[in-house]
Amino acid sequence: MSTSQSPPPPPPPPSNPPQTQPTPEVIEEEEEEVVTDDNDSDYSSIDSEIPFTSPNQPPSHLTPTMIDPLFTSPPPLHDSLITPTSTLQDETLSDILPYLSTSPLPQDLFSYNAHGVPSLRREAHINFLHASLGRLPGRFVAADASRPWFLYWCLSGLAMLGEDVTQYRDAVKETARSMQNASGGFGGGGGQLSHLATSYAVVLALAIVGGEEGFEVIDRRQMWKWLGGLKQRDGGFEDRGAYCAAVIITLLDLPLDLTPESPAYKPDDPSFNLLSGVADYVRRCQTYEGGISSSPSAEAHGAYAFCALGCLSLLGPPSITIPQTLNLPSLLSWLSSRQYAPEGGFSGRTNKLVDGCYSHWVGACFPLIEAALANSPTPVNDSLFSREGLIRYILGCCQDETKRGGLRDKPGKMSDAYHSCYVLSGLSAGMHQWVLDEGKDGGEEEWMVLPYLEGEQVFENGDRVRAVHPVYVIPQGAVRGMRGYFRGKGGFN
Ligand code: FPP
Ligand code: K
Ligand code: ZN
Repeated sequence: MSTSQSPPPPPPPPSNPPQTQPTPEVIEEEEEEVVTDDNDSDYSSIDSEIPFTSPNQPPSHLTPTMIDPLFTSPPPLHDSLITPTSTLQDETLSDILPYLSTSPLPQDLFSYNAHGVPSLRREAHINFLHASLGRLPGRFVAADASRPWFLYWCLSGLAMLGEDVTQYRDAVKETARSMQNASGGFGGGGGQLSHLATSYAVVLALAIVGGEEGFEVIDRRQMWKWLGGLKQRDGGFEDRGAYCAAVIITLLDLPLDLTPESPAYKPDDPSFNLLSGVADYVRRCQTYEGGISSSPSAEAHGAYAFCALGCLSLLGPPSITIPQTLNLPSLLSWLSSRQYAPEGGFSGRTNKLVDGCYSHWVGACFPLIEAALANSPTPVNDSLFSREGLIRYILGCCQDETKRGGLRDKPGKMSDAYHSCYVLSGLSAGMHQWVLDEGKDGGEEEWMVLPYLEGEQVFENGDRVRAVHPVYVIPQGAVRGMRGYFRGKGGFN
């Protein structure tokens, strides 16, 4: 959420291959001839019931199964109105469909299972992310404002892939030190102004690598003062991120009170604090479509749905804060409409294309929605989204298909750290199920994760990724470590 019309948050980093990576092979893209004046001729060559036939033979003990035509056939209904948007959607679907219905990925890099789903190239993705970080001793060069994000994306991705990232402790600590401003918060690099999003990313990076020396770098008192200075009287933050602020406040266990220097300080209402009015602000960001926008009256977008739900989940028990603040049926309807068939992946907004990163921004909303529905009279028994569809899209379409490794938006796009992080987080959301114990009777709340076991599992057990905390999007142990360290450090005079 945002109170300003600032440009959208960090763009995915330039997808230049990291220097230490082998030069990616050039993939020859076949130019699709797109027919725009006929509803379905674009798809005429695609059989609606394609049996799974792989050039990569599945292991002999597995019998190839038929893929549900839901995931291999164009939608049965096609709007006859042709627009640039519908043409782009049709072209994109033509590009994606082979990845879902045949087995076009190179046999030396991928193996397909009996469900027609390729394996996770775990080692290749691990290598891509390590190489992206550069295995630098000392500190990561603060080249541009997205550097803290880059650290967070790579470290979080590595953690989900099961890598030990403690080797980066010193480098992250020194990087954080160089980015901190004396007036509080972290900028994108030495000499850059503090920013909520970069502060959020630095704090998360420190939490992921862990270690008290790194935690000690954070000047909690100045962070608290700086946040107070950003807080607005309407409840929002002068920046795009009540969610980022709530993450920082809860991880560092900051006091919530405002000092008279804060623009939001209300002498006649001393109870108005750092998080007051945030829920009302979020409420005003829900649009007529049911989704959430960056600011009141902007367009609903998946990234802000996640930020809104995450933020509300930190303000109090999600079973209370979310239904109290948002129209849940219309939000759920909007979120569900983000998942496309046959693609299986999610789009970020109405009439836009699927993109791997929304596997997280939209996919990771569902555990929070489930937690919000915990007290509803009609319990949620089934998955609120198609996990099979999402997993098919991610494993089939979002893995780089060269030696480069890493994860991507869709076929034809280069992998990058941003997509690697959020595609893996979405994969984790698809493979797991979360239950929140809201810790009634004074207990601590606790998120519990289980492998999702309903229905048929279309991926191999060895391809399961590690779960990340559904609100903080870092390993649960990292959340415990940082919260435990700062808990009870107390307020300031
Ligand atoms: C549209 O991009 C993207 C946005 C409007 C917002 C993106 C925001 C985030 C990724 C993150 C915010 C979260 C935090 C924690 C700061 P586009 O037009 O390129 O993509 P689209 O066509 O898929 O909408
Ligand atoms: K996009
Ligand atoms: Zn994306």
